[in-house]
Amino acid sequence: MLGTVLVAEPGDGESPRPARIIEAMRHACLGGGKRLRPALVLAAARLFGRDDEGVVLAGAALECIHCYSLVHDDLPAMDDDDMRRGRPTVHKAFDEATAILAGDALLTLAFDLIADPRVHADAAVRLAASRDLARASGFGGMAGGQMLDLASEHHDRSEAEIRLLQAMKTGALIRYAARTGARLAGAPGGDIETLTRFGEIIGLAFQLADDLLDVEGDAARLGKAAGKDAAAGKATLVALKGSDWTRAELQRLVGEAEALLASFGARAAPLVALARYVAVRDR
Ligand code: GRG
Repeated sequence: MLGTVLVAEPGDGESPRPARIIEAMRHACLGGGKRLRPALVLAAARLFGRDDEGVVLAGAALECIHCYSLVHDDLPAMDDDDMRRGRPTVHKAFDEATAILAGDALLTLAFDLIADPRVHADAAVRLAASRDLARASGFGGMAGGQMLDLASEHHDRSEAEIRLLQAMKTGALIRYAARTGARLAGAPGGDIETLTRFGEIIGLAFQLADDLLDVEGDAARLGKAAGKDAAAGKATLVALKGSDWTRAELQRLVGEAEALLASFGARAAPLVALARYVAVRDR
């Protein structure tokens, strides 16, 4: 889906799209990545009986936000990484200015995609999904969490402070994925809240797994450098509480996520599988 929207033909009201920015956006989005967030959107929507190109578009919108964040996070002013998904980062493959612009364009493309009428026939539902996406991505979500993360380097942070910054930096998009899949499929309000909580738990678990991988993972398998958190003095729960505690907490979170979906029975199996995958992933 992302491949088909990243094309040269201008949309209504647009001027021609420069080839270089398209190439950089394609480099950022295609040819790698686990696609966890779109998979969660789809699995949550399927739980409530919806499975069509509209929810794929919503997943693509979320993946655009995620990929933009990786491009900007890799820049020298942030994490300064040369490799991502086993390939040179966008600013290495192109240049810094192009990477900034490609990230900006992916961020705005996300709102083009989520506004597509195929996402939901009811404009009010699309509006709610758009506003949620802005909030998950913005200063009270991912961008704000990244700010807290940078401000926490080489500073002591409590467990509660680390959980908050991680819920914002990483968790907000994962929460959005589960919540939006349910919303777009017309789930009852109580079920949307259950899926939202499921997403919050999976988001925290995802970050704990990421922190463990940074300590214990293999750079070749990860497709990016490992061991960077300790070197940068990052505030992580692995640094505060240790690897054994983190592994146990990860298992506890996955158990909590599974229990939340117990009333859905076998229909929730794909979501449960995603929750378990988050804990055992090696990249
Ligand atoms: C620049 C606004 C802005 C935010 C950056 C995403 C992010 C916030 C920072 C990335 C640093 C990082 C490695 C965070 C850990 C969680 C995370 C987002 C990991 C990468 O996500 P994956 O593993 O990546 O889903 P793939 O490549 O599989 O899509």
